[in-house]
Amino acid sequence: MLGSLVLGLLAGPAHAADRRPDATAPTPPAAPDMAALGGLLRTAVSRGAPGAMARIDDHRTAWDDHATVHKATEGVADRGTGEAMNTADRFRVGSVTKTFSAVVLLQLAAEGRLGLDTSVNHYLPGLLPDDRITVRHVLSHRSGLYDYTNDLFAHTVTGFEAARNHVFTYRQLVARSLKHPLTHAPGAAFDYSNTNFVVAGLLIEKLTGHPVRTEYQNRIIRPLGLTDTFYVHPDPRIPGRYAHGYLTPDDAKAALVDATDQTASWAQSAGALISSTRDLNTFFSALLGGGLLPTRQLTEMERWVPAGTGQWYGLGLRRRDLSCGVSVYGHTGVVQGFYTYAFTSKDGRRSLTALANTSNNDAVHEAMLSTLESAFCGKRSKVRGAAPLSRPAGEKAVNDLAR
Ligand code: REY
Repeated sequence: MLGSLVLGLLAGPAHAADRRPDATAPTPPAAPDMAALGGLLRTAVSRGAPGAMARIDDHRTAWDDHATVHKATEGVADRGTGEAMNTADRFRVGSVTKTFSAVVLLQLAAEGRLGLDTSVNHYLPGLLPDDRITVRHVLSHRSGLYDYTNDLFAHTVTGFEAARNHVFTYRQLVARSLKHPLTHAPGAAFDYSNTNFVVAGLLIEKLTGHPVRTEYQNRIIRPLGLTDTFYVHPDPRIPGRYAHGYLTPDDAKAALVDATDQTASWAQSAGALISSTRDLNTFFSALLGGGLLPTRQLTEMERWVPAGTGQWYGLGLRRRDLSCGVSVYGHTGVVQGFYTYAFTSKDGRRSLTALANTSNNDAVHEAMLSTLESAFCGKRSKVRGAAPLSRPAGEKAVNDLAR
């Protein structure tokens, strides 16, 4: 507990901007507001998502087996068959993968095999154009490495169709980034970029001699018993039962594109995992509950840099400050057809995973973000209904927000 109070004060020189303590209130958590949450899922569907769902796991302790589980679903998992959305459905989690990659690297740091403040080029000679870029810069999106997905998906549907069956190497993705200069000097600013977590994948492979799949499996998936979680790259299919994902075209009149099957090779260690609401809740409860990393490395993960209003980024971990004064910890994810929101409380006892099976739709994203308010603030939330659109629907800034 004491640790949690001082975490926000541990900012080193590189984090001077954040000297505020966590906003997590020491009062008992409010019960989730399932009526409000259900209303938000309906709003998401009315705004264009074929389906939406959420699962909350409320544990008495981060580790007990007797969680109270709340589930809500709306709409369909498959527009072809009309099959209803089900919280057991698997889906593509996008950038929630980044937290898995960060956990692997922080475990390697705990084992003395990686220095967070060591140059990436020390481990991967000549990879990056600036020796000052450290592992910490990469994991906190402060390297300045340009996000190659801006170019790949400048045109949403044609970009996706060109990439969906393609198999990239990590180095090809880094080379795409390096066609652009660094966006800022290493360490100078937060600038979300998938390139950072492609570098993370390269580091994992280099330090362990294994593909990332093996490390996710041995260090996270197997120990936590995550039976719905898979890294199948470059296999384009989702194993078992799953929700289809429907990409929203930029042209509002065009039909949704079934984007379920894809290699996700453009994302890999930055975004190619498949999982479920239950497994993501287990993962984040374990992480914040102290079950995946020693205290020292979890503390490093929770050294925050500002990442937008009420938002912070640690090492592969997001923090969002909610309207009731509670902060939540996790990650968001966007891959074509899937918006994922996976967050937990400071102690890991309450976790929420919410999913809408569409993407590239700001209005759906705004509604889904408000599920965090229903889940963690309950009736103490000062936000009523879906958050108002922060920009006109259709404008293309959504991915920076959503990721
Ligand atoms: C890429 C574009 C999103 C998605 C992305 N996801 O970088 C990573 C993340 C893994 O951080 C696509 N948007 C959409 C466009 C916009 O194509 N032109 O919304 O599906 O989660």
